[in-house]
Amino acid sequence: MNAAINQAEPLYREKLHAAAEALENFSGPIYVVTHVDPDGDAVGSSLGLALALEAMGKEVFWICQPPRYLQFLAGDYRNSPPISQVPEGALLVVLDAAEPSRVEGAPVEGYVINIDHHGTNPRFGDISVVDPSKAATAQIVKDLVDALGVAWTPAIATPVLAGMITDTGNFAFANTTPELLRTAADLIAQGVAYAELTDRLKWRPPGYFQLMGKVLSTVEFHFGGLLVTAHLPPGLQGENGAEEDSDDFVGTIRYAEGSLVAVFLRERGPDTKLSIRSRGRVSAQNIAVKLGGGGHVPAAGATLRGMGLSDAYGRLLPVVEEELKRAGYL
Ligand SMILES: [Mn+2]
Repeated sequence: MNAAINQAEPLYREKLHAAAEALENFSGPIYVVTHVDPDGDAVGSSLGLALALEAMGKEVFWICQPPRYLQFLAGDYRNSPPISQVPEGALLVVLDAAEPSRVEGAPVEGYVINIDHHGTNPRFGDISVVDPSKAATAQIVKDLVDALGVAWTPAIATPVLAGMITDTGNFAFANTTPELLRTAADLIAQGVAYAELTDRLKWRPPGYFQLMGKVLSTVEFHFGGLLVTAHLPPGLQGENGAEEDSDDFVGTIRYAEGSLVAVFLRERGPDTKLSIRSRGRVSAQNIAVKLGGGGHVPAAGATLRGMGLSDAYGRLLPVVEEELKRAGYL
């Protein structure tokens, strides 16, 4: 891992204005896409930008299928079906996607603007505005919409704020900077129904809570409690939204006292997906990268191809052990 790319991006303002200028001057269709398994930041940043571009009179296609618990953000705004080819003369804006292979809904081709905050982003595209010092891609979208000169409305501000809320764990994680809070305050001042939004973001269907019981019964502690794991019990992944609903269980087990790493595993087809969280000197990103994935230092993920749960545990444990040793905890 190149340490330099985790530092604040130079030329952020220049790149931001280059992106704003390109969007402003563009008169053809604009396709707005984000990453697979879109989270709050993916949905919020892409939706917020799509609505802002539409307010400018642009022809916009927002290609994103939000998970159930985020569908309320779109309100009446319609998403567009995925495309297998970007039409000639169209522009593709990619948001919150750490790499081109993570993009869902359209191939990364033609004229591409890449807006993201993952340090591991290879800066693909014709214009890339990537700033790992930002807590959320939505924070960059806030700056971009300001640069575009679009008048803020509650409709545009709400999804952008939602992206910032979800990527900071309700303004709780270490990425919650004074700058981010000021940006959030600016958005709330645009008339966002804030308490309603934070409440709504926490809603889950009744089945979620039953599923949580089953997942919590799989909790295990390793390395004297430094690692806590849990998984979606096999056979449940096909069940009525279970996989989608299990998205934030890692956010529950990560609070096991004494743990420095939390990993939630779930099978998907022949693969196993891992959500990884860390604290202290331990890097979830290091663990994810060794397993072929990526993400941020405290929150990352990986997919172990062709591995069921038991193989995935077997692959994961030595990698976590190695990271705990590197960080001086073992
Ligand atoms: Mn994000």
